[in-house]
Amino acid sequence: MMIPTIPTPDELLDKGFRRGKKAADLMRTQKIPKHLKGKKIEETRVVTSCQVIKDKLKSILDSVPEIEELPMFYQDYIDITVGVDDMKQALGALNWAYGIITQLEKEYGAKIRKNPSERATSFQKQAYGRLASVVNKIKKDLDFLDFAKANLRNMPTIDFDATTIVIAGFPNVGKSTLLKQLSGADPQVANYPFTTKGIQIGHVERHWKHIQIIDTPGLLDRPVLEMNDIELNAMVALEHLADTILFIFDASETCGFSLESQYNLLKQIEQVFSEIPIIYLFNKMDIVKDVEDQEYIKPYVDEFDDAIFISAIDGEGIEKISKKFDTIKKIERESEDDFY
Ligand SMILES: Nc1nc2c(ncn2[C@@H]2O[C@H](COP(=O)(O)OP(=O)(O)O)[C@@H](O)[C@H]2O)c(=O)[nH]1
Ligand SMILES: [Mg+2]
Repeated sequence: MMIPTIPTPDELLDKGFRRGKKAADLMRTQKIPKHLKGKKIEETRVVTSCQVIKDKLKSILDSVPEIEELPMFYQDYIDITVGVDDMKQALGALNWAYGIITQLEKEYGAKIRKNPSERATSFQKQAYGRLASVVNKIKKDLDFLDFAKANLRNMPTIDFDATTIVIAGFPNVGKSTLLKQLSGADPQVANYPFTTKGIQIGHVERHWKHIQIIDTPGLLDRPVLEMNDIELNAMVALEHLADTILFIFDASETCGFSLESQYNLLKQIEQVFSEIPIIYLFNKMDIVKDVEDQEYIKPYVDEFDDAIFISAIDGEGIEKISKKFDTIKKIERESEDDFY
Protein backbone atom coordinates (compact mmCIF):
# COMPACT_ATOMS: atom_id res chain seq x y z
CA MET A 1 0.00 0.00 0.00
CA MET A 2 1.55 3.29 -1.08
CA ILE A 3 0.08 5.95 1.17
CA PRO A 4 1.42 9.40 0.14
CA THR A 5 3.23 11.68 2.58
CA ILE A 6 0.85 12.65 5.37
CA PRO A 7 1.04 16.36 6.27
CA THR A 8 0.42 17.83 9.72
CA PRO A 9 -2.58 20.20 9.98
CA ASP A 10 -0.16 23.17 9.88
CA GLU A 11 1.56 21.88 6.77
CA LEU A 12 -1.77 21.27 5.10
CA LEU A 13 -3.07 24.73 5.97
CA ASP A 14 0.19 26.45 5.04
CA LYS A 15 0.11 24.83 1.66
CA GLY A 16 -3.54 25.72 1.11
CA PHE A 17 -3.10 29.33 2.22
CA ARG A 18 0.13 29.78 0.27
CA ARG A 19 -1.45 28.55 -2.94
CA GLY A 20 -4.54 30.64 -2.23
CA LYS A 21 -2.36 33.72 -1.92
CA LYS A 22 -0.55 32.93 -5.13
CA ALA A 23 -3.82 32.54 -7.04
CA ALA A 24 -5.16 35.76 -5.48
CA ASP A 25 -1.98 37.64 -6.47
CA LEU A 26 -2.37 36.40 -10.01
CA MET A 27 -5.96 37.61 -10.02
CA ARG A 28 -4.71 41.11 -9.09
CA THR A 29 -2.83 41.29 -12.38
CA GLN A 30 -5.96 40.46 -14.42
CA LYS A 31 -8.11 43.01 -16.19
CA ILE A 32 -11.33 42.90 -14.20
CA PRO A 33 -13.90 45.70 -13.66
CA LYS A 34 -12.91 47.59 -10.55
CA HIS A 35 -16.10 46.96 -8.58
CA LEU A 36 -15.69 43.19 -9.05
CA LYS A 37 -11.98 42.89 -8.57
CA GLY A 38 -11.86 42.77 -4.76
CA LYS A 39 -14.51 40.08 -4.66
CA LYS A 40 -12.85 38.07 -7.38
CA ILE A 41 -9.53 38.15 -5.55
CA GLU A 42 -11.00 36.92 -2.27
CA GLU A 43 -13.21 34.32 -3.90
CA THR A 44 -10.19 32.95 -5.73
CA ARG A 45 -8.19 32.90 -2.53
CA VAL A 46 -10.83 30.92 -0.65
CA VAL A 47 -11.69 28.51 -3.45
CA THR A 48 -8.05 27.78 -4.27
CA SER A 49 -7.15 27.13 -0.63
CA CYS A 50 -10.10 24.76 -0.26
CA GLN A 51 -9.24 22.97 -3.49
CA VAL A 52 -5.60 22.47 -2.61
CA ILE A 53 -6.44 21.03 0.80
CA LYS A 54 -9.16 18.81 -0.66
CA ASP A 55 -6.82 17.51 -3.36
CA LYS A 56 -4.33 16.43 -0.73
CA LEU A 57 -7.02 14.73 1.37
CA LYS A 58 -8.33 12.98 -1.72
CA SER A 59 -4.92 11.67 -2.72
CA ILE A 60 -4.60 10.12 0.74
CA LEU A 61 -8.11 8.64 0.64
CA ASP A 62 -7.58 7.25 -2.85
CA SER A 63 -4.34 5.54 -1.86
CA VAL A 64 -6.08 3.21 0.58
CA PRO A 65 -8.30 0.56 -1.00
CA GLU A 66 -11.64 -0.43 0.55
CA ILE A 67 -10.48 -2.61 3.40
CA GLU A 68 -13.43 -5.03 3.25
CA GLU A 69 -12.68 -5.67 -0.39
CA LEU A 70 -9.12 -6.78 0.23
CA PRO A 71 -8.25 -10.48 0.48
CA MET A 72 -8.56 -11.75 4.06
CA PHE A 73 -4.82 -12.00 4.44
CA TYR A 74 -4.39 -8.26 3.90
CA GLN A 75 -7.35 -7.43 6.13
CA ASP A 76 -5.72 -9.42 8.90
CA TYR A 77 -2.36 -7.88 8.12
CA ILE A 78 -3.72 -4.35 8.44
CA ASP A 79 -5.61 -5.28 11.57
CA ILE A 80 -2.57 -6.77 13.27
CA THR A 81 -0.25 -3.99 12.16
CA VAL A 82 -2.29 -0.83 12.74
CA GLY A 83 -5.86 -1.90 13.55
CA VAL A 84 -8.64 -1.96 10.95
CA ASP A 85 -11.10 0.00 13.12
CA ASP A 86 -8.60 2.78 13.77
CA MET A 87 -7.77 2.88 10.09
CA LYS A 88 -11.43 3.19 9.13
CA GLN A 89 -11.96 5.86 11.75
CA ALA A 90 -9.06 7.96 10.46
CA LEU A 91 -10.16 7.63 6.84
CA GLY A 92 -13.71 8.47 7.86
CA ALA A 93 -12.47 11.64 9.53
CA LEU A 94 -10.60 12.71 6.38
CA ASN A 95 -13.69 12.04 4.36
CA TRP A 96 -15.72 14.15 6.78
CA ALA A 97 -13.22 17.01 6.49
CA TYR A 98 -13.37 16.74 2.72
CA GLY A 99 -17.15 17.13 2.80
CA ILE A 100 -17.10 20.09 5.17
CA ILE A 101 -14.46 21.89 3.11
CA THR A 102 -16.57 21.37 0.00
CA GLN A 103 -19.44 23.08 1.81
CA LEU A 104 -17.22 25.94 3.02
CA GLU A 105 -15.94 26.47 -0.47
CA LYS A 106 -19.47 26.81 -1.86
CA GLU A 107 -20.83 28.80 1.05
CA TYR A 108 -18.07 31.39 1.18
CA GLY A 109 -17.67 31.58 -2.60
CA ALA A 110 -21.34 32.55 -2.77
CA LYS A 111 -21.15 34.95 0.19
CA ILE A 112 -18.26 36.81 -1.36
CA ARG A 113 -19.93 36.96 -4.77
CA LYS A 114 -23.31 38.11 -3.52
CA ASN A 115 -22.25 40.75 -1.02
CA PRO A 116 -20.68 44.16 -1.49
CA SER A 117 -16.93 44.01 -2.11
CA GLU A 118 -16.19 45.84 1.17
CA ARG A 119 -17.16 42.66 2.97
CA ALA A 120 -15.11 40.30 0.81
CA THR A 121 -12.01 40.33 2.99
CA SER A 122 -13.96 39.70 6.15
CA PHE A 123 -15.69 36.67 4.58
CA GLN A 124 -12.35 35.38 3.38
CA LYS A 125 -10.98 35.62 6.94
CA GLN A 126 -14.03 33.81 8.28
CA ALA A 127 -13.60 31.09 5.68
CA TYR A 128 -9.94 30.67 6.62
CA GLY A 129 -10.84 30.45 10.30
CA ARG A 130 -13.33 27.68 9.67
CA LEU A 131 -10.97 25.90 7.31
CA ALA A 132 -8.27 25.93 9.99
CA SER A 133 -10.71 24.63 12.56
CA VAL A 134 -11.78 21.70 10.34
CA VAL A 135 -8.21 20.75 9.48
CA ASN A 136 -7.11 20.96 13.12
CA LYS A 137 -9.95 18.64 14.09
CA ILE A 138 -8.39 15.83 12.05
CA LYS A 139 -4.96 16.17 13.64
CA LYS A 140 -5.06 12.82 15.41
CA ASP A 141 -6.34 11.13 12.27
CA LEU A 142 -3.50 12.55 10.20
CA ASP A 143 -1.07 11.42 12.92
CA PHE A 144 -2.56 7.95 12.81
CA LEU A 145 -2.30 7.76 9.02
CA ASP A 146 1.32 8.81 9.22
CA PHE A 147 1.91 5.93 11.62
CA ALA A 148 -0.05 3.58 9.31
CA LYS A 149 1.97 4.73 6.31
CA ALA A 150 5.22 3.85 8.07
CA ASN A 151 3.90 0.49 9.23
CA LEU A 152 2.17 -0.61 6.05
CA ARG A 153 5.14 0.24 3.89
CA ASN A 154 6.61 -2.81 2.19
CA MET A 155 3.65 -5.07 2.80
CA PRO A 156 4.30 -8.46 1.24
CA THR A 157 3.19 -8.70 -2.37
CA ILE A 158 1.20 -11.89 -2.55
CA ASP A 159 0.03 -13.56 -5.73
CA PHE A 160 -3.35 -14.96 -4.70
CA ASP A 161 -3.55 -17.12 -7.81
CA ALA A 162 -0.31 -18.87 -7.03
CA THR A 163 0.08 -22.00 -4.97
CA THR A 164 1.55 -20.94 -1.67
CA ILE A 165 3.84 -22.91 0.58
CA VAL A 166 4.73 -21.71 4.05
CA ILE A 167 7.90 -23.01 5.68
CA ALA A 168 7.95 -23.96 9.35
CA GLY A 169 10.62 -25.34 11.67
CA PHE A 170 12.89 -24.18 14.48
CA PRO A 171 15.67 -21.64 13.89
CA ASN A 172 18.76 -23.02 12.16
CA VAL A 173 17.08 -26.14 10.80
CA GLY A 174 17.81 -24.86 7.28
CA LYS A 175 14.71 -22.93 6.22
CA SER A 176 16.55 -20.07 4.52
CA THR A 177 19.01 -22.45 2.90
CA LEU A 178 16.17 -24.51 1.49
CA LEU A 179 14.23 -21.48 0.30
CA LYS A 180 17.31 -20.39 -1.64
CA GLN A 181 17.80 -23.87 -3.10
CA LEU A 182 14.22 -24.08 -4.25
CA SER A 183 13.77 -20.60 -5.63
CA GLY A 184 17.25 -19.72 -6.80
CA ALA A 185 17.21 -15.97 -6.93
CA ASP A 186 17.20 -13.83 -3.81
CA PRO A 187 13.79 -13.90 -2.22
CA GLN A 188 11.65 -10.80 -1.88
CA VAL A 189 11.86 -9.46 1.67
CA ALA A 190 8.72 -7.80 3.03
CA ASN A 191 7.61 -6.48 6.40
CA TYR A 192 5.53 -8.71 8.56
CA PRO A 193 4.35 -7.97 12.08
CA PHE A 194 6.35 -9.74 14.79
CA THR A 195 9.11 -10.85 12.51
CA THR A 196 12.37 -9.07 13.17
CA LYS A 197 13.78 -9.61 9.70
CA GLY A 198 10.48 -9.56 7.85
CA ILE A 199 9.27 -12.43 5.74
CA GLN A 200 10.97 -13.85 2.71
CA ILE A 201 9.08 -14.87 -0.39
CA GLY A 202 10.72 -17.02 -3.03
CA HIS A 203 9.17 -17.92 -6.36
CA VAL A 204 9.28 -21.14 -8.33
CA GLU A 205 7.82 -21.82 -11.77
CA ARG A 206 6.91 -25.46 -12.15
CA HIS A 207 5.10 -26.71 -15.26
CA TRP A 208 3.67 -23.23 -15.82
CA LYS A 209 2.43 -23.20 -12.27
CA HIS A 210 3.53 -20.32 -10.10
CA ILE A 211 4.51 -21.39 -6.61
CA GLN A 212 5.45 -18.94 -3.89
CA ILE A 213 7.37 -20.11 -0.86
CA ILE A 214 7.22 -18.04 2.29
CA ASP A 215 9.56 -18.11 5.27
CA THR A 216 8.38 -16.25 8.37
CA PRO A 217 11.20 -15.96 10.89
CA GLY A 218 9.80 -15.39 14.37
CA LEU A 219 6.42 -16.96 13.68
CA LEU A 220 6.56 -20.54 12.51
CA ASP A 221 9.86 -21.23 14.18
CA ARG A 222 8.87 -21.12 17.83
CA PRO A 223 6.47 -22.80 20.20
CA VAL A 224 2.95 -21.60 19.59
CA LEU A 225 2.22 -21.94 23.30
CA GLU A 226 4.72 -19.19 24.06
CA MET A 227 3.04 -16.64 21.80
CA ASN A 228 0.89 -13.76 22.96
CA ASP A 229 -2.44 -12.99 21.31
CA ILE A 230 -1.08 -10.59 18.74
CA GLU A 231 1.69 -12.97 17.71
CA LEU A 232 -0.89 -15.72 17.43
CA ASN A 233 -2.99 -13.51 15.17
CA ALA A 234 0.03 -12.74 13.05
CA MET A 235 0.65 -16.44 12.68
CA VAL A 236 -2.95 -17.37 12.05
CA ALA A 237 -3.16 -14.76 9.26
CA LEU A 238 -0.87 -17.09 7.32
CA GLU A 239 -3.69 -19.61 7.27
CA HIS A 240 -5.36 -17.51 4.58
CA LEU A 241 -2.34 -17.99 2.38
CA ALA A 242 -0.95 -21.46 2.90
CA ASP A 243 -1.92 -24.26 0.54
CA THR A 244 0.72 -26.46 2.14
CA ILE A 245 3.13 -26.21 5.03
CA LEU A 246 6.66 -27.43 4.62
CA PHE A 247 7.83 -28.58 8.03
CA ILE A 248 11.58 -28.97 8.33
CA PHE A 249 13.23 -31.21 10.91
CA ASP A 250 16.93 -30.88 11.49
CA ALA A 251 17.71 -34.58 11.68
CA SER A 252 21.24 -33.82 12.91
CA GLU A 253 19.97 -31.77 15.85
CA THR A 254 22.91 -29.41 15.20
CA CYS A 255 20.38 -26.57 15.23
CA GLY A 256 20.36 -27.02 19.00
CA PHE A 257 16.84 -28.43 19.26
CA SER A 258 16.24 -32.10 19.94
CA LEU A 259 14.02 -34.03 17.58
CA GLU A 260 11.60 -34.37 20.44
CA SER A 261 11.12 -30.60 20.77
CA GLN A 262 11.02 -30.24 16.99
CA TYR A 263 8.28 -32.87 16.95
CA ASN A 264 6.39 -30.94 19.62
CA LEU A 265 6.59 -27.80 17.53
CA LEU A 266 5.19 -29.72 14.59
CA LYS A 267 2.26 -30.92 16.71
CA GLN A 268 1.45 -27.34 17.72
CA ILE A 269 1.61 -26.12 14.16
CA GLU A 270 -0.60 -29.00 13.05
CA GLN A 271 -3.17 -27.87 15.56
CA VAL A 272 -3.18 -24.26 14.44
CA PHE A 273 -3.20 -25.11 10.74
CA SER A 274 -5.47 -28.12 11.01
CA GLU A 275 -6.89 -27.66 7.50
CA ILE A 276 -3.56 -27.35 5.72
CA PRO A 277 -1.62 -30.36 4.44
CA ILE A 278 1.97 -30.70 5.59
CA ILE A 279 5.06 -31.91 3.78
CA TYR A 280 7.60 -33.36 6.21
CA LEU A 281 11.29 -32.88 5.52
CA PHE A 282 14.32 -34.22 7.35
CA ASN A 283 17.22 -31.92 6.60
CA LYS A 284 21.00 -32.09 7.06
CA MET A 285 21.14 -35.72 6.00
CA ASP A 286 24.72 -35.07 4.83
CA ILE A 287 25.67 -35.09 8.52
CA VAL A 288 23.35 -37.90 9.56
CA LYS A 289 24.15 -40.21 6.65
CA ASP A 290 22.10 -43.36 7.24
CA VAL A 291 18.85 -43.02 9.20
CA GLU A 292 18.75 -46.78 9.80
CA ASP A 293 21.92 -46.52 11.87
CA GLN A 294 20.59 -43.69 13.99
CA GLU A 295 18.37 -45.00 16.73
CA TYR A 296 17.43 -41.51 17.95
CA ILE A 297 15.86 -40.55 14.64
CA LYS A 298 13.93 -43.69 13.83
CA PRO A 299 10.90 -43.16 16.06
CA TYR A 300 10.32 -39.76 14.44
CA VAL A 301 10.87 -40.93 10.91
CA ASP A 302 8.53 -43.87 11.47
CA GLU A 303 5.73 -41.39 12.20
CA PHE A 304 5.54 -40.41 8.55
CA ASP A 305 5.06 -42.60 5.48
CA ASP A 306 6.19 -39.97 3.08
CA ALA A 307 8.89 -37.89 4.73
CA ILE A 308 11.52 -36.55 2.37
CA PHE A 309 15.20 -36.69 3.30
CA ILE A 310 17.33 -33.86 2.06
CA SER A 311 20.49 -31.91 2.45
CA ALA A 312 19.50 -28.35 1.71
CA ILE A 313 23.10 -27.26 1.67
CA ASP A 314 24.13 -29.79 -1.01
CA GLY A 315 20.87 -29.60 -2.93
CA GLU A 316 20.36 -33.28 -2.21
CA GLY A 317 16.68 -34.33 -2.43
CA ILE A 318 15.50 -30.98 -3.75
CA GLU A 319 14.02 -32.56 -6.86
CA LYS A 320 11.88 -34.83 -4.65
CA ILE A 321 10.42 -31.74 -3.02
CA SER A 322 9.70 -30.14 -6.36
CA LYS A 323 7.92 -33.29 -7.51
CA LYS A 324 5.84 -33.16 -4.35
CA PHE A 325 4.91 -29.57 -5.20
CA ASP A 326 3.24 -30.83 -8.39
CA THR A 327 0.68 -32.67 -6.29
CA ILE A 328 -0.32 -29.69 -4.14
CA LYS A 329 -3.88 -28.56 -4.61
CA LYS A 330 -4.72 -24.93 -4.24
CA ILE A 331 -7.14 -24.45 -1.39
CA GLU A 332 -10.31 -22.66 -2.51
CA ARG A 333 -11.29 -20.16 0.09
CA GLU A 334 -14.71 -18.65 0.73
CA SER A 335 -13.33 -15.24 1.55
CA GLU A 336 -11.53 -15.01 -1.74
CA ASP A 337 -14.66 -15.97 -3.66
CA ASP A 338 -16.35 -13.07 -1.93
CA PHE A 339 -13.50 -10.91 -3.08
CA TYR A 340 -14.19 -11.46 -6.77
N1 LIG B 1 25.38 -29.70 7.12
C1 LIG B 1 24.30 -29.02 6.75
N2 LIG B 1 24.10 -27.77 7.19
C2 LIG B 1 23.01 -27.12 6.79
C3 LIG B 1 22.05 -27.71 5.92
N3 LIG B 1 21.08 -26.82 5.70
C4 LIG B 1 21.39 -25.72 6.41
N4 LIG B 1 22.56 -25.89 7.07
C5 LIG B 1 23.24 -24.94 7.93
O1 LIG B 1 22.45 -24.70 9.08
C6 LIG B 1 22.57 -23.35 9.49
C7 LIG B 1 21.22 -22.72 9.56
O2 LIG B 1 20.66 -22.65 8.27
P1 LIG B 1 19.54 -21.60 7.87
O3 LIG B 1 19.11 -21.93 6.48
O4 LIG B 1 20.00 -20.23 8.14
O5 LIG B 1 18.42 -22.00 8.93
P2 LIG B 1 17.04 -21.23 9.30
O6 LIG B 1 17.32 -20.49 10.56
O7 LIG B 1 16.06 -22.33 9.52
O8 LIG B 1 16.69 -20.34 8.17
C8 LIG B 1 23.49 -22.68 8.48
O9 LIG B 1 24.78 -22.66 9.00
C9 LIG B 1 23.40 -23.59 7.28
O10 LIG B 1 24.56 -23.56 6.50
C10 LIG B 1 22.32 -29.03 5.44
O11 LIG B 1 21.57 -29.63 4.68
N5 LIG B 1 23.44 -29.63 5.90
MG1 LIG C 1 16.34 -18.24 8.21
